[in-house]
Amino acid sequence: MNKNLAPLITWLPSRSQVDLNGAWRSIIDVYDVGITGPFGRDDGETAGNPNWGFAYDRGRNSPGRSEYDFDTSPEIEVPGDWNTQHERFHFYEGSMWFRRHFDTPDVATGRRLFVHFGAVNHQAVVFLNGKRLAQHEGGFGPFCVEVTDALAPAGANNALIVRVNNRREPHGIPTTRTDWFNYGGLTRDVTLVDVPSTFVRDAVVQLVPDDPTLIEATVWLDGDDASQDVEILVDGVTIGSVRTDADGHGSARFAVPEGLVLWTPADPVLYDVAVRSATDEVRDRIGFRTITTSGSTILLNGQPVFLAGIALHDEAIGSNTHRVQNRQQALELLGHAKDLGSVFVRLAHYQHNEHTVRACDELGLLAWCELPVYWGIDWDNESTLANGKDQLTELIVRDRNRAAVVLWSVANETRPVENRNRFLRSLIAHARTLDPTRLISAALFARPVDGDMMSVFKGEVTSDWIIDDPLGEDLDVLGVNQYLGWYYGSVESMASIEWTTPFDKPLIITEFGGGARRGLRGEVDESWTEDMQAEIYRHQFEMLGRIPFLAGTSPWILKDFRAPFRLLPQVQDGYNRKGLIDHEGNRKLAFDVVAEWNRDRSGST
Ligand code: GCB
Repeated sequence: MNKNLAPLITWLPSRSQVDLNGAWRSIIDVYDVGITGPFGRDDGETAGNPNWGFAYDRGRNSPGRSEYDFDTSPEIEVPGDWNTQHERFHFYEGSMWFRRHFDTPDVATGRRLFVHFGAVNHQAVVFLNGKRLAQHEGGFGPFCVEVTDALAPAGANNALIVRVNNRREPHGIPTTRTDWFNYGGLTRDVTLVDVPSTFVRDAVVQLVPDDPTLIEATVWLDGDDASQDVEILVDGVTIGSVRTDADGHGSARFAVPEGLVLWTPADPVLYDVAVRSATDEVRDRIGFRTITTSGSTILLNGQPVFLAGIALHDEAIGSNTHRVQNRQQALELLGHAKDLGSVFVRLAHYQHNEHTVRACDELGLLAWCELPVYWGIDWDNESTLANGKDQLTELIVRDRNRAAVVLWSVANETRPVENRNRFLRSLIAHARTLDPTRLISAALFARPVDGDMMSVFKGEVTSDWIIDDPLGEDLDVLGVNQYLGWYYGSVESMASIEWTTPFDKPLIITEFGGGARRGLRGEVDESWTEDMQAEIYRHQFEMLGRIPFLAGTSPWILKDFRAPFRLLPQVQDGYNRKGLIDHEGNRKLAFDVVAEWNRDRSGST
């Protein structure tokens, strides 16, 4: 559960920040005694048992007899996970304590300071100078903790301690089983953000979807001086101003500046946008475009667009792969997506690094952004739903100025039962409130017309397929994952399969493909060969090309990724091998098959 968090601060690149990345000390806490002590006497809310709590003064009651020592404990680089930095932590799931020192910056009186965490997987409890400040749940979303009153005086040293726990829980989002690696730690940037006493906490500057001659600006000021006139500038020219109310909130519409060029994948134009209040100014690079649908067509700036692309995990290329940690790793990954002729990326299955989403803006890649509501979520649990909404808020608030982002996805492969519908409808409604300008989707199951989804695992699939999950009614765009030719159905069966749906909506086939070990060659009917994988794609594209309401494709997946239950020796070795490139970036045969489809369909070169 989240506690004592500050509302999220956005427009980070233009703010004054102190980098808190680098080497942090770490203490493994397998039995979770760091807060409670070995007798478990503390409820975790009070100052703790100072003899034992890793967060508090070492050996305060029994000097010299402390049984832990941050100063001599292993270092872990932040951003980063513990699993790939120390062999002995590879499969560790549980609590790990982190500590870093920093000096209080010498800032003007009245300024406020916040620690911004890009992501901590999965739970974080934050302490500063022996005081427990806040708690966050959710492994992929950003969060902020105000530290203004907890800091040492200017120039003096502070101890920032975070207890991270990546234990998988049945009521969590995601829950206990996923097909990806559970990297634990402070996996994204940590910074100390310094702002004026009243500051621009967030602002959204976007085209109005049903009237693109207008720009709408919405502003949230934070602080005592909340009611102000806030100027909005595009390329240094004021386009209008927003009057904020006593809560610091305001919104207004202005005519778009003359000659504004709309953002497209072919020409991803970004403008310098500034939000200037009497007390603060933030700037960012923002693109302007609309995204809408008409029947089964997706329209970008009113023009039909086919979302030809690829799905990817937030995992960097390399022999010892880990989560994407910086802009360079994001650009390397997305470079392969561009080489594949993509105009679209499905950023699966959770909130990706902000560096990745910003890179999509620059590279002209339309993006599907997703929540880790994956497989068997605890649908009836109200606190799970509350956490889902919090994670959705973090995702949308962080990324709703990115022109690249066109779709929010609320779930992946969930069975169509009533308690699921209630849960997901609540998330959909929440997404529409936070961002009425983008499309909502989910990756659903389809089924053969004569059976349910699970029936396909029992035998040969010959009948046609239908997309009739009741959630389709609530979505703007249908997403469907299917593995014909791999998990079920022969490759040949695809030649006679037709797809139908009662919904008059665009369809993106959000997953399809098969596994191949790079370098393994053979006949097209030999499992795990590159040749078989390429053959599956050939048949898939022949079938998909016949779907009249198809509006996009994101094959599974760009790169082989770590997955603990993919064990087949000499073939998988702990990786899901459905990548078009292996984890070191080497292409498989299927890469060119997908590239040809993407170029044909998107008109990219
Ligand atoms: C799926 C899941 C994805 C898996 C993939 C697979 O349907 O959505 O997370 O990795 O299948 O490879 O089985």
